[in-house]
Amino acid sequence: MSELQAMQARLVADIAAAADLDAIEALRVGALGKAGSITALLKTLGGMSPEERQAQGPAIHGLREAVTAALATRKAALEGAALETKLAAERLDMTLPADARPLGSVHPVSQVMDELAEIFADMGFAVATGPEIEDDWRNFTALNIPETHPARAMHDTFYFPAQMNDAEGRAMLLRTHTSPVQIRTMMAQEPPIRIIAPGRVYRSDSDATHTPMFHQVEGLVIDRGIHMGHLKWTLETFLKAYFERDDIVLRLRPSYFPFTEPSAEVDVGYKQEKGRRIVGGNGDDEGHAWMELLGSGMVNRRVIANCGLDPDEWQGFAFGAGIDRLAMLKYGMDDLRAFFDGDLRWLAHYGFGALSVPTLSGGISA
Ligand code: 2NL
Repeated sequence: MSELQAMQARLVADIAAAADLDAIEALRVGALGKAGSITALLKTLGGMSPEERQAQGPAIHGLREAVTAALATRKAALEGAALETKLAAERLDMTLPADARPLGSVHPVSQVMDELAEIFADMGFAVATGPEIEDDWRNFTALNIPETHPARAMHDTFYFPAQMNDAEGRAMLLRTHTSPVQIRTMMAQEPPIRIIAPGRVYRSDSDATHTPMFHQVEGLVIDRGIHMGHLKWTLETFLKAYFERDDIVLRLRPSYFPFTEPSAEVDVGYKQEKGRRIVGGNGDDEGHAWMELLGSGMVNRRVIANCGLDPDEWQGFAFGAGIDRLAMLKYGMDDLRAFFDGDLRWLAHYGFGALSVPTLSGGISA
């Protein structure tokens, strides 16, 4: 075998064994590049005699063509293999089940607001709403809450700066309860009035059981001849429907609110089961206790008069409760702060899922 044949055999074997495109390029440069071995041979042709060139020329050119062809063949094979790998990796199997996506669900607060609207609608109540930014007349003064009342202090209520006082010079604030919605309703429409006012309320308070924003529902009935019996029946009927039990027992305890007279704290009997409070039964019975759930009373005559109604003609009752707490009691959550974390795992844990929206009739609480 001539020297050129040996060189060709070695180069063609190296090229056929090249593992990747970089290896091929290195071999090409080594043979055909500026300082390549075949380039060097081609350069020797210039210094040869015509006879020598005639003898050597075809062999050297043949070597170059063989190596060039081998490089092209190997390169095509490697590129083909790379494409196959890429296609295999990118292939989509349309028959595979789709990946689960994180889906939201209804929030317990929204769920309970829907339940409240539905239960009270059956008793003839409409849902009333109003602004979260209120003035201190509708939030406090109209409700017979005196200027000196601690709730009106800066450290309990979020006030806006004095430059933002309204046209009548009233201080603006984030409502501390939904009562101003009822004040607006009494001033805007003739009795009889039967409304609930659910919504966000704000107090400058933050710890394990208090968040600066929370949810409240208040109820108001204004008509002729309304008395405490109507109040008690309404709350009992509501709580039986809400907790889906007939054995709800109420205890009305004398209390004080500036906006009601007389006022009553409403307790329900419950018992502790597996670390959870289960509402139902008489709080005085064995294994039971009382838990405060609502505040209520007959609307104070002064509040009725402040809204432009004659308190000798119109009477009413009102009540208020925390929605977050109502939700915790029904669905078994124990930490208020988790309500505002937006954690889907927390929702799922308590039975709230995108496709399992709890309903009043279907219920996830059973
Ligand atoms: C509580 C107490 C209550 C009211 C709210 C009310 C509203 C008007 C007139 C009279 Cl416009 N009363 N609301 C009455 C009694 C109690 O809430 O403990 N809330 C969480």
